[in-house]
Amino acid sequence: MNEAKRRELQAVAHQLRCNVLEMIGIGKAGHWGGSSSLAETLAVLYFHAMRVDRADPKNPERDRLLLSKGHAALIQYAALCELGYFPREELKRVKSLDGLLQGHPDLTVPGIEAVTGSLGQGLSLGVGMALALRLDKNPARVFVIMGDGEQSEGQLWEAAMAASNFKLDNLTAFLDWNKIQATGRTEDIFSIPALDAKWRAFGWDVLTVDGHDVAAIAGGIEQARAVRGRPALVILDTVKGKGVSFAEDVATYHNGIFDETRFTQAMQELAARKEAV
Ligand SMILES: Cc1ncc(C[n+]2csc(CCOP(=O)(O)OP(=O)(O)O)c2C)c(N)n1
Repeated sequence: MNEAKRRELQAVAHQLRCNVLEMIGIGKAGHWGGSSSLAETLAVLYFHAMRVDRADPKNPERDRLLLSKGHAALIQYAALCELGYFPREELKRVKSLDGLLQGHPDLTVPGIEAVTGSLGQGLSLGVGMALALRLDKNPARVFVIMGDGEQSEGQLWEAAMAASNFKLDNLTAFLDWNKIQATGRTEDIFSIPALDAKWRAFGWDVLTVDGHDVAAIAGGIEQARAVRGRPALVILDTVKGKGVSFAEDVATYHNGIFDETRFTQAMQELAARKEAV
């Protein structure tokens, strides 16, 4: 990836974080942590790697992105808004009953491919879609994003076995390895050592990239795309809450509240990062 493209995608990632923080606002709980850890990945997917059709979000040959960790919906809304899939005003009405954007992904939102939020289910949905696309000889690819806390869900491992059994090389999964789940560190709550070896043992091609380096993420996706005869997993080495100093690597901001002072500081920090690109 050339330097201009790298900077462009990094700027998109910063913009997505700003959108998320605006949606959360002051004095209301919102999933900052697990949204911000995915900013670079969604910037690369939607604005570089995925086949998207801005004029026709339902184009049958579009690539599909499923956010299995559906509680991080705000980062997906942030990206879909930048793609122009719905008016920016919707961001202000997020999580209100008269708004388009609810707390978890819903099929009423253009660009959302599956209802998610009950952890562990997104990969099963992705396996079904990847199988159907292959049967239809449709060249579209399926991308599924899971959390590290989510790895304790049993259904996910059934889906992992099915994907390798069916040799789904049109399926790429991501594991947002931010090391924190809802209430604390993942290894303290439900430790699953050697995740990479476990996924390999389930028949997947596995690679790990710096999840805040847009060029590394793009390279990982390319590598995954080249794998034949089995699905691929890209482990994203990330920091939960990335981009706002006091919220980085802190479980409180999984679904935390920004008071006015903190909100202002967070916005200033994000603006400074955007400027620095
Ligand atoms: C089946 C199920 N159990 C519990 C929850 C509640 N819950 C929401 S987010 C979360 C933690 C998820 O952690 P992780 O997958 O690491 O997500 P991230 O830290 O990346 O946000 C939990 C337990 C849920 N959404 N679904």
